[in-house]
Amino acid sequence: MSGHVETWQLRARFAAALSRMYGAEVPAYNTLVDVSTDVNRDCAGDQRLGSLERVTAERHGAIRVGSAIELADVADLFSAFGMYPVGYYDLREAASPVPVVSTAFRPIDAVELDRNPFRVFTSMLATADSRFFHDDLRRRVESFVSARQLFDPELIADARVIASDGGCPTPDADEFLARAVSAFALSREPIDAAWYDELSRVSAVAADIAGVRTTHINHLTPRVLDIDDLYRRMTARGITMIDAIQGPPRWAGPDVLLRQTSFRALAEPRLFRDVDGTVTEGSLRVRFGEVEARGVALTRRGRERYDTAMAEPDPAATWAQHFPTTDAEMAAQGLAYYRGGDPTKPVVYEDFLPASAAGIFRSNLDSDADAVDAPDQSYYSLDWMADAIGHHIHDPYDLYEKAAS
Ligand code: OOG
Ligand code: NI
Repeated sequence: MSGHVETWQLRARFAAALSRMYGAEVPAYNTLVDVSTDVNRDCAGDQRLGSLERVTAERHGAIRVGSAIELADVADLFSAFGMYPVGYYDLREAASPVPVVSTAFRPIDAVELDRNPFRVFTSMLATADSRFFHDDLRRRVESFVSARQLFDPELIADARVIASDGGCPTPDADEFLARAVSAFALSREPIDAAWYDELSRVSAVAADIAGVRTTHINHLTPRVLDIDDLYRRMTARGITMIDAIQGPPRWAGPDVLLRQTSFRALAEPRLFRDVDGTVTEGSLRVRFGEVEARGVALTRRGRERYDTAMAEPDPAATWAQHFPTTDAEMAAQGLAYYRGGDPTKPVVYEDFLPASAAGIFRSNLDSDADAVDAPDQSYYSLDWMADAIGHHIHDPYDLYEKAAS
């Protein structure tokens, strides 16, 4: 018997291999990981939200695809790593809209999250939304996307088998992982300059997704226990962070949900092919560094409070009017999830925030087209997405209920 590698071990190895690849591609990511590791080591804070070891090993990734067929492949591929779609995010509805609809692939039960919580925020270009894409552009984007192949069908077929077997024979693991990781590497293939430029003028997101024949990791995000400290240390190193930390403000009470910040990566060298076939070296600046701090998961009731608190003109100044200062009060008022109702055992928020996600997308783009002000006549919804990818999309509240019980 040569043994068997379980899905969670494949997930941990997949996350680690992506991290090595992304570090080689975007050196600023390695700096961010180093500073994050220092912050966590120096952080005196308690580790109720996760052990130092788990927090320091933890990452989320972000990828972007161009169609429901591509998203379905992603869903099948990630199922081999025990990562399932959770939540539906419609970033077209954000204060600063982005023409994508998204979900997050992640482990869904407590044991699996403890083993390795790797998650990937995955966005699909919303070409059917005529507020962003007029008919002619939509047709050309869709035909470009349907003519490319992001994932080798054999890789996806193998992933399905691994998912249903709960792992793979040890001798097969390395090769499967190598093929999966390379599907997310930055391509060296020359980019059609005219097509990329045309799309860029309409939407930087559309160009990043549909201007090339491959997909790539957009960012990998380490987790820190103290994001304000991280922000100061990165700034002190001369790295220009975006203006703000997205999500809830820093305050003396319990940390809720998710706080994130990012910086723009340097321009990366890429090859371009012009109309007469000449290949030249140029550069693109689409990838970035992001870091996050996670707090307790809110109940629906807590989330309503959160949305109200965030809608204040200066949320930091008025936060205490909306949230109690202790976990015991949070638990007593049914605002957040705690294991067995015990306020010393917070259930960590494992998901994303649409406003922050749209803010992160936007803040790292030079420009993007504004949507036409008209009603949404496209068909996107959670049910549509679940149907299109052939996977149930889990409701995050159901998962937190279960984790708390
Ligand atoms: C995804 C942006 C969302 C987050 O952490 O909220 C995200 C993207 O830029 O593709 O990763
Ligand atoms: Ni992110």
